[in-house]
Amino acid sequence: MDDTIAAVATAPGEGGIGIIRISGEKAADILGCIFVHREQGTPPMDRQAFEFKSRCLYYGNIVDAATSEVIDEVLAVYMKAPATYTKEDVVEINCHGSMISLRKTLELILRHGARLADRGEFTKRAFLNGRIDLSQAEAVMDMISARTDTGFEAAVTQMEGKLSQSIKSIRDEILQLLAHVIVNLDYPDADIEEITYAQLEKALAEIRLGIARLAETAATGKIIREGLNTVIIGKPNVGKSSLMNALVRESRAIVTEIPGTTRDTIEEIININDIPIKLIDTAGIRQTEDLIERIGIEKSKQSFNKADLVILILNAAEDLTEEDIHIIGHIKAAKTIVLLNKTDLGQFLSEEHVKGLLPDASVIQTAIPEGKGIEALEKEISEFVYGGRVKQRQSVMITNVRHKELLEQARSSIDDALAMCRSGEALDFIEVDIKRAWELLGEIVGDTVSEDIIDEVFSRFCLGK
Ligand SMILES: Nc1nc2c(ncn2[C@@H]2O[C@H](COP(=O)(O)OP(=O)(O)OP(=O)(O)O)[C@@H](O)[C@H]2O)c(=O)[nH]1
Ligand SMILES: [Mg+2]
Repeated sequence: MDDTIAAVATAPGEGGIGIIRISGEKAADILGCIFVHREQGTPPMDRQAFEFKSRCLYYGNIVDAATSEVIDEVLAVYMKAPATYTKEDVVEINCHGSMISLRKTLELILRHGARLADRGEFTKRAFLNGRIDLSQAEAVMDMISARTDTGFEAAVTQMEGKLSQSIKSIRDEILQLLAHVIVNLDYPDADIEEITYAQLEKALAEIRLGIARLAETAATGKIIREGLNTVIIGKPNVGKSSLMNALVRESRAIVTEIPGTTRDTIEEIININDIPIKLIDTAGIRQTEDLIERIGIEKSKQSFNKADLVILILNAAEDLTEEDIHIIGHIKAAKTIVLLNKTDLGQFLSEEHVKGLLPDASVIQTAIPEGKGIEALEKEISEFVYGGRVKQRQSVMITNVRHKELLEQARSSIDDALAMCRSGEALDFIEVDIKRAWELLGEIVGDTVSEDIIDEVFSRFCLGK
């Protein structure tokens, strides 16, 4: 980490300003070589004479000393280590947002001894220099790429170190237990309190609960990050495309009274109560000789197999048909919301009847063109995502697959330890699993993590971050 790195930190393209960032020992020297302060007059001039004060913004020109070419008129700041983003000396130069100006200025910086930064290298240095842990570094990227307010909030919470704190407190608990076990193992005759299997089991169960609670938030976290795959299914003409349009709030799909109107699946991304939803309208499922429609129906079936949530629409004004029964036979009730639509035309099909067939599904009465039931549906979708838990601001949520997997592995190590504890195995076997859980949790915050994993994490960053 001895070398000084530089990169354009703003998004490529034209803009009001473009920022170049330099980090490392040579940052201030490089600035001294390429920046001419307004008070120094026009080039050529005595460059070394100018002393940059930390955290002061200077107005001047970027000048190529070799040719005396003025590249851009800029604002530059020097921030002295260690209270900086990377904990190293940092320089930021605000150029005009021109690709040419940024390229020329960056070239000049590289010529004066900096190296082009790798993806995420500034944040990686912040991690390696101990300013933030690995989970906080990962949150930086999540925050930048967040698509919804909820996703953004989750990333900020993690960046502030809330996840790190939760992990730390579980790891402390594990460490205490581990110390107790090791003392018993190494000094069995010493005058110390002997640990009983009952005590061990109780402590392990508590640790397991802590890990499980965190791991449980991952299902919601995944949806917040990637969106909820939601597919609308039902036989032809029940109102699927009408629902799509009502939720999207525009005429996205063609709606007619002719059964078989939608031939292909139609996708839209929408936000419902700040949850990103990937909504898919499908071709109505029925027996048909029409080739195009048959292909569409095949696609409908595929998309509902992959869905996180299925919205099944039934016609409330008539009895269930063979087609309805066929569809009901193929869906998983636990992830289904049933709409009894066209209630304005009558209520032939009862909620009880549907509940009898799909006991785990929730049922809502709708008349889509009138907007009846749409709000109830949106509420039901939120509830599905948050699993009955109230959405809490500032609570820790696992949104990262790497974290989720590590938590699951840690939980299973504790499970193994618990099983051995119950069958009275020797303490040194149990100790191995407890220690493993402690290490796995350490990987989340980057405490016990290999270099490969660190490289892998930062390779997903954008340049200049
Ligand atoms: N009265 C009444 N008509 C409805 C209701 N919902 C939809 N419709 C009408 O039913 C017809 C079919 O609606 P669509 O939304 O095209 O139905 P679909 O399920 O997409 O049909 P396919 O694409 O053919 O599978 C249209 O004429 C809608 O206006 C409702 O709640 N009440
Ligand atoms: Mg349709």
